Amino acid sequence: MQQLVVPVVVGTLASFGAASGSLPRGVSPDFAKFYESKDSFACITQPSIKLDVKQVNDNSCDCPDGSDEPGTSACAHLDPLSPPQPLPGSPTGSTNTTNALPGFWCVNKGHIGGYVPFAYVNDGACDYELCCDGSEEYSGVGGVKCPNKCAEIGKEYRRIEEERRKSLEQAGAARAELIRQAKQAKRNAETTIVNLKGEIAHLELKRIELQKKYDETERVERRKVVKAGAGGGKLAELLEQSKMRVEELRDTLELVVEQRNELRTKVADLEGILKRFKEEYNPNFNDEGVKQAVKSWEDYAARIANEHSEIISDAEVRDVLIEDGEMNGINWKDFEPSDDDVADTDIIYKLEAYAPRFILDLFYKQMAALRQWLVSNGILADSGTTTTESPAVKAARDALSAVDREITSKTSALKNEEDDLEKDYGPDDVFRALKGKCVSTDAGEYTYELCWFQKTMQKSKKGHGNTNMGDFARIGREMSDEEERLDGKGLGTGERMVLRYENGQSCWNGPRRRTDVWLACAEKEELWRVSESEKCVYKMEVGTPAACEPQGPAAAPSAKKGKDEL
Ligand code: MAN
Repeated sequence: MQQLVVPVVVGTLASFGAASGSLPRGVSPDFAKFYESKDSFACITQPSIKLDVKQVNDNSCDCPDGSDEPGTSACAHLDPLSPPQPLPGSPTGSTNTTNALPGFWCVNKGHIGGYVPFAYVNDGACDYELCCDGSEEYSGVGGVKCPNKCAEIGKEYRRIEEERRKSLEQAGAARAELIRQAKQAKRNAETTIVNLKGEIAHLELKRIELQKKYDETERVERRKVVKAGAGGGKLAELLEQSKMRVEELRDTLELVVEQRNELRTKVADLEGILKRFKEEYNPNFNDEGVKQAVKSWEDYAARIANEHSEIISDAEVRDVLIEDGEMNGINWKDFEPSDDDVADTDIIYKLEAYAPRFILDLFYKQMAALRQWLVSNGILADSGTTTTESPAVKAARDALSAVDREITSKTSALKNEEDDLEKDYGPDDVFRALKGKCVSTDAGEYTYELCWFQKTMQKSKKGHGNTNMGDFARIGREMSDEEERLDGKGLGTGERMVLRYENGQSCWNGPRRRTDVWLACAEKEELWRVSESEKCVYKMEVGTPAACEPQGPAAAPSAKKGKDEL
């Protein structure tokens, strides 16, 4: 992997190659105007304090803002780039003023000019990483001579910069390719959604048809069962026997009524005889047998008088005895099947028009039980199967269930696709192209794996199984302040995207595992390193073109930021 991070020289491109001209030592072009007067020097932040020009760089800190010493370390205690140094003899050694100058200006001709902290000026050490021309050290007597190395340092810098630029270009091209793939993946998902919607709509229509067919088949089958009974089965036999039995009962009733009428006449005759006997007997004969008979009659007459037994009237008897027909009694023809008949059970199917589904389900369950009971009691013909459902009904129901299952599965696939389309896949949707792809690295006894937008895994190399280190939850951002790495495979400094993976396998006696996946711009996907900062909390550092800043003119402002990032 090419190194994408190079040490950045402190400085500004605007100052590149600026010559100090007649300015005092250490003054940058940005502050030149304060040092142009030949007569006097006014402290930059407090111009009312005026000094002789000879006092500039005389190694004595005269201005409270240190601006009179741009080329020495006399005011280094005010240096904003280094901790304040106490002045000899000052009571606290601290001051609330800061240097008006950002540092000693090192021209670095042939490379890039930059500021050096005043504390480094004339300290006897050549600070080439900041001042490649060595001008921060006095080269005169008593000073250290630092030869100018700007030519070679500048050349190396430009070589690295060129490498960096190429690397950036390649990473940018890789990112553009990812974006192209992400767009394609999105288009595919949109097409899938349209197709699924069409298929579901088609299946819904099919379902309506199949439901109709099922209802109709079931209705016809039930009717067949009833008709089969009426035409020759047990129900017809029951009907026939009922009719015969009713006729027999009617004949018997006729006889009984006749006999009753005869007996009524006989009872009336006997009661008349006994009544007369009681009225006409002679009590003076003192005949015990006669007296007993009269007493029994009196008791009988008293009991009869108190009895209110229901007497069936002759009219009622006549009604019952009238022959059955269309206008009277039972019209048996009503019960005989004909081709235009609606089956008895049709009344049941009409329930479907208004009854709620759960009632129907309950009802059909009860009906099935009833039908079973009728079959086992010999009233309905057995269909020959263990269930009461005919093969035709079963086939219709199976077809309906199959289409139901298909609708459920396609609806769930549609929901997944729609949810996925709404998901945050980062800037320019770029991570959509990586979804489902994995990168891994070996570390110690494990192989660690990152599956983009899915999960992170810790796989034992000793065959102890895999551990889920978290499922993808969301994209976040955090500041990184890592040292640049020589191989470039590091996060560096600046804001970085962090993918959060949470709710992994539970840690023994601890929380569920989670992983923060820190991303840095790189030419290709690579899992650089994994660390476990605290138990079961992992950090993955990953390079990917997807994390690069967008390049090109449209992205100019952030491309400048990219200099820091890369
Ligand atoms: C395993 C690994 C480690 C983890 C411990 C916690 O050994 O998953 O990363 O720290 O379990 O018990």
